[in-house]
Amino acid sequence: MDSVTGLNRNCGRRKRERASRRDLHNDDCRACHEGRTTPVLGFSALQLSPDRDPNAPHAQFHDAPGYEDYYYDLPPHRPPSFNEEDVSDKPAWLQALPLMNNNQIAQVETRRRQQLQMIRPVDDAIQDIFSLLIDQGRLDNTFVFFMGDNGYFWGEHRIPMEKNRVYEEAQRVPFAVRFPPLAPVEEPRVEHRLVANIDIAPTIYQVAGMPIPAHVDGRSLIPLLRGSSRWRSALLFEGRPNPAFQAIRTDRFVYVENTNQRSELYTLGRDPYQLENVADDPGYAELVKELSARLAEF
Ligand SMILES: [Ca+2]
Repeated sequence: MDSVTGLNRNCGRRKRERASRRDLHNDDCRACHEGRTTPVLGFSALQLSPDRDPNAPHAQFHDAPGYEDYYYDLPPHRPPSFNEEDVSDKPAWLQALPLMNNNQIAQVETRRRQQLQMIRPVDDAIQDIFSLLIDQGRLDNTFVFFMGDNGYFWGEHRIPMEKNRVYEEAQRVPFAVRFPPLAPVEEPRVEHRLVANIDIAPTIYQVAGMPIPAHVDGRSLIPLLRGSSRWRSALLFEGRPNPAFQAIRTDRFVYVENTNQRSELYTLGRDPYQLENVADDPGYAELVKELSARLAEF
């Protein structure tokens, strides 16, 4: 194994070149990496282009080489929604999930520890990328997006290990941007308004000084960075597990329409863990009607 690239020297030269120069996410290249995709991607970003995002902590899950001893004292993950006991408020698909048993819970804890381990080389890769940008004098003129591609369940609502569901654990991801010309790094701030990955492309168009094509979804984040008070008031969530769902997410509510199963409404201020679906509560009938109409407009 090459200590710098993490590539297996037993791979043929052409295969190694492919692995270092082309799509590092395909199986052919993975075979070269022996589970070390993240260091390779970090190297790739340094040498070739700063646009590659590390694969970890995505599947395949494993103890991270060099970090095997990390997080063995991690406290168990037990939010109020963990292994949700009363699911009588939930749609039929979730009511059909049994409570997780001890064996499943242990598997969830193992995967959680592995995912946290796997993110450590990502930290290292980011540090290397930033160091290179500093050396080249380009850091303060570089737009940095940092995000995950999806959230993930660790046993919340009885969902052992999955992503494609409507609840907050799957929908929310870490998301940070860094662009000193518009947002001084000495004064970092948390933006609570609703943004999504669809906003990245329009942002890049605007930063590059290009018109945003009409067919591109999302909004440029530049107005938010400049402190504008005008912004969207809702986002659309869609998923195609069984059942498929469409949902509208505002800053206070999530309203979900599940194909052929009951709808859901969660009041995030009072019920942030989404334990009590109030879609059938007569007190929320007007709100359900309003959110359903707005959902239909997306
Ligand atoms: Ca419940």
